[in-house]
Amino acid sequence: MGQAARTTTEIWVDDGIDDPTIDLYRTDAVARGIAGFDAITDEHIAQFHERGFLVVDDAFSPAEVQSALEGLLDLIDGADPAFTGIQFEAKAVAKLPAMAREEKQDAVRKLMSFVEHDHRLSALSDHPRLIATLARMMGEQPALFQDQALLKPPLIGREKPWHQDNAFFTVHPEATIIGVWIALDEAVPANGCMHILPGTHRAGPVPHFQRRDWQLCDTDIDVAKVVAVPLAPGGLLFFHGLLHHGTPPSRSPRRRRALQFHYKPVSVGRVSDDERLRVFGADGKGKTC
Ligand SMILES: O=C(O)CCC(=O)C(=O)O
Repeated sequence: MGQAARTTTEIWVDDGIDDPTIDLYRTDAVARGIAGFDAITDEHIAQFHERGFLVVDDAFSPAEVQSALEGLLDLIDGADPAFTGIQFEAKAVAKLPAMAREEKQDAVRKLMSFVEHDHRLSALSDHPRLIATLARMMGEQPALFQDQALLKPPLIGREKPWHQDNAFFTVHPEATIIGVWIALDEAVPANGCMHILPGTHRAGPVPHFQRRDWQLCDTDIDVAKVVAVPLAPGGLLFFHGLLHHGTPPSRSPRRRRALQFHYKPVSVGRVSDDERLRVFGADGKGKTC
């Protein structure tokens, strides 16, 4: 059985299901954040390289978060017919025409490649302070190459098993790819916040295997070293593309909506899909993050 909630704001729904995956996501070690972009020092940048992550609280204002959520809801509701990057949950597709705008978001697993379709979302991916921080971390200008919105609906949001994001990218596997995971709702262990294994990026690329997903082996996860990354809306996690991370299933009646952007140093080139599979394992053919 998973561990009980430890923060006052967290709601834990124990439905009696003995879900072994929850034991892969410890909740008693929690990452602490820096208070906004302006507080990031050179020491924090060095910590990012050492630990493979950096948490920033209040990176975006409540108004910026609300505006991004409105953009997402409009795209889910079909406001832009040219936008086709929505993955609905297969079981929900037949019910979509009868669903109200708010309800439809709980039938969505993810949105991809939307920043060119909504300025309220590109306002976050292009945010000058975000880009300036990435440039400090990379030592050169960052280039956005993937944008996603990852939605965990209340109670049924699925696990994203432990993995390295670089496994899914045809970008040089040793490059300093940086993921930025932005909470649009309060994200806590019960509704599926990020969990990380600090420092694991330094071990380099690791083979992935097809199990519940294309993932790292559960038995290789050093659960005693897992750190949860709860975030308030507008908080964000910077994480290295080789850092081991995952999110547990939702057991909470609260939504967990997040944006995830990936940037590469502008000078870093692409590799072939064969090269990616040679490094991370052949089960990954056709897999995207
Ligand atoms: O937000 C999530 O649930 C999963 C995020 C993640 O690790 C990924 O999509 O690579």
